[in-house]
Amino acid sequence: MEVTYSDRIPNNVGLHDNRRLQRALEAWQPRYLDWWHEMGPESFDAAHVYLRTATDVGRGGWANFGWVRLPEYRWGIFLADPEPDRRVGFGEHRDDPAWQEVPGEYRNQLRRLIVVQGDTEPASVEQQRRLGQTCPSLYDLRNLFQVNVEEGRHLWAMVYLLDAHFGRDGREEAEALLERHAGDADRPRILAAFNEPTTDWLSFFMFTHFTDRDGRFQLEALSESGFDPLARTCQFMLREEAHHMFVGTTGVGRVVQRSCELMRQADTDDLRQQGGVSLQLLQKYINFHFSVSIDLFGGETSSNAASYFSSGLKGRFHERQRVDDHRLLEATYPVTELGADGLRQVEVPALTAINEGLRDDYIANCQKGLDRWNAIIAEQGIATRLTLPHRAFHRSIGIFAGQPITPDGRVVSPEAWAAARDGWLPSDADRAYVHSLMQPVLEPGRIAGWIAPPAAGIDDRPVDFEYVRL
Ligand code: BYC
Ligand code: FE
Ligand code: FE
Repeated sequence: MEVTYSDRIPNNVGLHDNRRLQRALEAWQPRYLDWWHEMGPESFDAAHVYLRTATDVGRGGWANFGWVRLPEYRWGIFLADPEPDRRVGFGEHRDDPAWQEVPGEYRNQLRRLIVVQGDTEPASVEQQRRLGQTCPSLYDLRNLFQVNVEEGRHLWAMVYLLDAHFGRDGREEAEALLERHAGDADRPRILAAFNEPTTDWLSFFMFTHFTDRDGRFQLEALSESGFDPLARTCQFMLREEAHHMFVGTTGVGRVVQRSCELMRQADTDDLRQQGGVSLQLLQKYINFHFSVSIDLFGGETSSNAASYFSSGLKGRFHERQRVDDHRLLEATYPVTELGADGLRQVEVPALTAINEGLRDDYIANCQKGLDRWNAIIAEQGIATRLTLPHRAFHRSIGIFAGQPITPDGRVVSPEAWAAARDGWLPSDADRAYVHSLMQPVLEPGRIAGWIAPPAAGIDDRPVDFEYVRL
């Protein structure tokens, strides 16, 4: 489908030929812009930002770089190209033609999945809204805004599905997505991790490494959906998602790099005198963001997840590449549980362990980031290594919720856990220290002292390019 860029809402879904849908989306657009104005990035409305904008889903077309003022970004609706004769890939309806319309019996489940996905997108923008004021460089400021506008577009992607396929209650859900807000006491966002403000850049890089990566894995699972419009929407979102994780992984990597340089210069691993982030402090941030992010996969065993799978609504990571029956009626899957004498593995019906399987795939992928960061540390001749904490550590969802389990997976007494907590997770003092480092650096080519410069610029521009014109 051709991209229409001259419409009020850029799209490749033929909005022009569907007056009802066009009216619904054009009625929602001003509310979205009001929301962006009130809840989006603070203080930079007038700045010109060097951003990529999707103008086509084909190769090259989706990454057009140019100067944009944030409120004037062209948020559009883009679905990946359809696959001819696509079939439902898993569950009870395996091999049926993929659905172009919502199957009536699954309407509520499908709407729920789309609403939960949609809710996280604007939530992250709200969480990050003040970060611009303390950016470590113009390069980083630009990356923050790129992530923010694309999360805004991801909201559009879900609102399109709601408006196009769920009639009146879809429209109501679309409204509600702008009415819940991250951290709002009365109307919070749906998932817990999206109610914590992201108040410093170390947290932002951790969030984009760990939490956007949850986004990637959830989108991968939804991109397998038998409901074709959802699959195609998520396929295109995944392209944008790659940059968000790049920002996180390289951002943390640059902090690691800088910390190692400071450690060698000053011959200390504390770094508070040097205005740096010690590796120990980084480890605490990793422990926090990893544990909060793995909660986002839901319980270890879940009848919801079993039912999403059996119905063909939400698959496994790389469902199509797997060699099994894609129905899982007989299969089992190993799950860690908390027995009378500590953690142990048990085999459970694979259908009930779909969430745990996705979490496993996610954890393996997170580890690659750790390997990269550890390679930076090793190159500097430093012996410390960063690690992922045990999956049972510091959980709020599932069988480990609230259990006193250490980062290396030992069950201890609640008193011992509480006494050791500040050695494992950022303490108030740690957070206050990290905040004290967050002084804005807005001159082209300059960079804050707690982070190394990036290895390369964006879109082949130099690192000292003026990525944001204030
Ligand atoms: N917080 O059966 P269970 C992203 C609820 S991030 C609060 O184990 P289920 C992004 C659950 O809803 C990706 N509540 O879980 C990243 C259920 O409630 P009901 C977002 C939770 O349903 C960065 C009950 O507990 N996308 O895109 O199998 C920046 C029992 O749960 C939580 C998605 O999440 C929690 N952490 O799975 C921007 C994909 N966990 O129904 C964007 C869509 C569970 O009994 N969502 N609960 O009232 C889903 O697939 C599923 O809803 C979940 C939960 C995987 C989240
Ligand atoms: Fe997103
Ligand atoms: Fe993202």
